[in-house]
Amino acid sequence: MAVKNYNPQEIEQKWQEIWEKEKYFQVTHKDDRPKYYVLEMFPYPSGRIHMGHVRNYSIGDVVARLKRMQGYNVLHPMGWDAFGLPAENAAIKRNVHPAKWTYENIDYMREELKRLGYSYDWSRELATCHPKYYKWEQLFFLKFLEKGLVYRKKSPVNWCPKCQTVLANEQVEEGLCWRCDSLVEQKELEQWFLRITDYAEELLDFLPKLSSGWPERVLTMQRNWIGKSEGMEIDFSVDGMDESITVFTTRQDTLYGATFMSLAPEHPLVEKLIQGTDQEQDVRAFIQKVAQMDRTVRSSEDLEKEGVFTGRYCINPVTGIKMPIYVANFVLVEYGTGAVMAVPAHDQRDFEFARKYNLPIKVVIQPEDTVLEPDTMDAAYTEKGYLVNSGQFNNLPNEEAKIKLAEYLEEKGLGKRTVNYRLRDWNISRQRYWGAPIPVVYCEKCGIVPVKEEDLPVVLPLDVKTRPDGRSPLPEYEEFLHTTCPRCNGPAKRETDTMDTFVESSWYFARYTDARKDDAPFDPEALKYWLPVDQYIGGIEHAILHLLYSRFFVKALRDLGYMEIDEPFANLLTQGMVLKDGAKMSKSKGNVVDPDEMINRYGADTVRLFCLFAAPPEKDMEWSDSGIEGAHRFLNRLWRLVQELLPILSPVGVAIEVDGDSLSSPEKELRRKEHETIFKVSRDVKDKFQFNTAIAAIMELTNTLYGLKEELKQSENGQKLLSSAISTALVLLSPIAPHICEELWEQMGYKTRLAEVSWPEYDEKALVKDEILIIIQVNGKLRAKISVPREASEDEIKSKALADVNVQRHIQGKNIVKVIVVPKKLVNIVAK
Ligand code: ANZ
Ligand code: ZN
Repeated sequence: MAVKNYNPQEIEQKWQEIWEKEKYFQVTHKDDRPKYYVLEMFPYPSGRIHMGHVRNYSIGDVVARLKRMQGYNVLHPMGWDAFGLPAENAAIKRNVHPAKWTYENIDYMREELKRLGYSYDWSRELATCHPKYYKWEQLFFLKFLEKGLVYRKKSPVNWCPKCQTVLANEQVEEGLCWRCDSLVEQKELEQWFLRITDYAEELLDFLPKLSSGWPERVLTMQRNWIGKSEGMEIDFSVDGMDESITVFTTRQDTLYGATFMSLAPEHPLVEKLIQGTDQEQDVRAFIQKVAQMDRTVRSSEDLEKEGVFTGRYCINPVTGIKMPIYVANFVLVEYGTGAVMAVPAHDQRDFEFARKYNLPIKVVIQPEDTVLEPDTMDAAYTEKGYLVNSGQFNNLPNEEAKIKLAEYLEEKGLGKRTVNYRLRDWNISRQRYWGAPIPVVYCEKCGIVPVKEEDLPVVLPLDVKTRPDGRSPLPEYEEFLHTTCPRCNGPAKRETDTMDTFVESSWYFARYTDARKDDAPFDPEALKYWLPVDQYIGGIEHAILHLLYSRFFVKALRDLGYMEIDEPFANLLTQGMVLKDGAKMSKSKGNVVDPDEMINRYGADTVRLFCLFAAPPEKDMEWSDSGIEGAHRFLNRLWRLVQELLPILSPVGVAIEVDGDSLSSPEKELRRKEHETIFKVSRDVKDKFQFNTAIAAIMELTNTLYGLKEELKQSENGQKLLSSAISTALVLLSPIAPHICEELWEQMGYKTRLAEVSWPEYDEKALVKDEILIIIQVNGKLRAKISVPREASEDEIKSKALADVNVQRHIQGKNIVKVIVVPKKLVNIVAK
């Protein structure tokens, strides 16, 4: 009989069709099994999938298939983060409509994903650019508006000149646009903001609850981004004016050392302070200059600290001294109160500023061991100490003084304890076309009026021409722009800003629980059953952005009564990058390996296997041609093994029950290996997802099968054990390389599908190693007997023989000339 060759293209298509026809991976929430929701961050439909996607989705797919085999009702959906700038940019470049471009890309990428054999429930597929999706987002917007969770304000915002739109703070990385790396500018604009700061405390409080399932690194990044600081607001009256300046400080213990005041150039009082002073011109010029600077640069440590005197003074409330008021580039208007009491002796920025402008430095915190002198200090002293030059608070340790001063100032009505967050409200207005319209209108009479719920969705018009300069066509598109006011029926204009696409991705995971529901955003029962996501998988680049926004959204939707959970993602896995030649695979580096090409050459199973074998999921993996070749060789080897033995194999089941004592020793050896493999693979994949070591264990089992097959295929019992061990290998490998395993499983004569088989159990007793006795001779004389595992290698036997005490005694002082190992029997050492 001619042995069939491994033809991945053929069998992969066959099984994908079967899975689809038999609706294998479609699930409902009406099911008795425990649920498991595994989700990979959905892709942006950029045109083609890349290796980073393949890695991400392959990890997710193994988890999904594994959990299914372990008896869970598994939800594993896929969709498209379909609004966003690249569609518009492509439209401009290629003169196609963003909608057409997007939907075509989705069609193409869906086929790519299907060719990889992922176990998605495609009946739940969603695209966020579809009116039936964003309709609900617009509804949430209205509910948020009603509750005061969304508001409009004029404020300095991040503007990307290339993208022609504003960016949220989270989307500015070291002063650059997260998408295109352009230098971000500051602009005053009226924008819509989501009040994420209302949830700052809860977002922070829940981080420890996530610590068992989320990487510590992500939790730390979120904690720092939220940036809680506890301190005080203290009032300073302005000398000769009926005004006072409130500062935010975390160091009220240094109040006696405050020698000047620094205001943000944008501080609302500045104009009043400088009017009529001879500093007016200088201050204005300085404000102009600082206005050009980026905020991230302004808050960096290396910033050259600069400022100008306003010509005014304020009074230190405890010392009564007159403190000159400066405007300074490092003070940010949106943090705290936009005003800082400067304590140059104990704050490095203030120190540099004081040295530069010759301002007084007064030490108020003294370390235990030395005495600080303002004239000889070369940096601020920011550590612990006890108070000096601080009146009634002298000699107190500074931590204690913080409390005492807080009490004192509150009692005198000079200040109050407050908490400040670094987190800012989320700017969701975008001046771009390809996004979800914000459902409000501007009426001359009524002002801002929300669109009526029953009039949703406000559909983004598709019959527009995008503009070559990238600006949104909406403000000039009359049919969209002009409407009537829902309140007075008079003429009104629509909002032409669209929503940040991060709004869509903040709740898509919840929509998957009933993606086709038409009369409400969610089905409460399905939502309750499926949420939270049990395992979320995606890139570390979303550590703050998407993961923080989603957490906020869930809490806000919970408080609106839409859901009951507090957190969206119980467990988070951040997979490493795919590297090629040591660098991240990317178009710009020209080191991209195309998944399609690899699937054409080797098949999807090989690509999946390699992605999982090359590194543990959370580590970076290096793409290598020899690595993918190796993965392919292994699948071929498994294929040939089954083809060769097919005549004697039968569908006996996995890890079959046998009487262990009646087995011959190769039979025992195979059985032990089979159970050891179940043990190792289960251990490595169940919670830890260490697929690489699991695959290595399955490879070892295959080697053992090759080594023992000749001996075992002779007897009926041996044939049974071979059948069992091969079945086990197929079951264990099936989440990773599902097509080849299903095919071989079927060829073995099984009538059930492999995808229906449950995860095997190992027999503890079968794990015990079979030991054999080896005789050791030194120069032909029997000197010792050692016991080694049956499958011990020659090297292992050799080193164990040489280490034996009796052998040692006989070779002491001699040179070892030769060591002859007769496998499973004897070692002869020749020594002179
Ligand atoms: C006096 C002082 C003395 C301060 C001292 C520090 C050390 P965190 O911990 O990040 O919240 N600050 C307050 N508002 C500011 C603003 N708008 N722009 C720049 N700096 C501002 O930092 C709080 C400290 O940052 C505050 O405590 C204030 O300086 C400064 F030895 O007040 B401190
Ligand atoms: Zn940009």
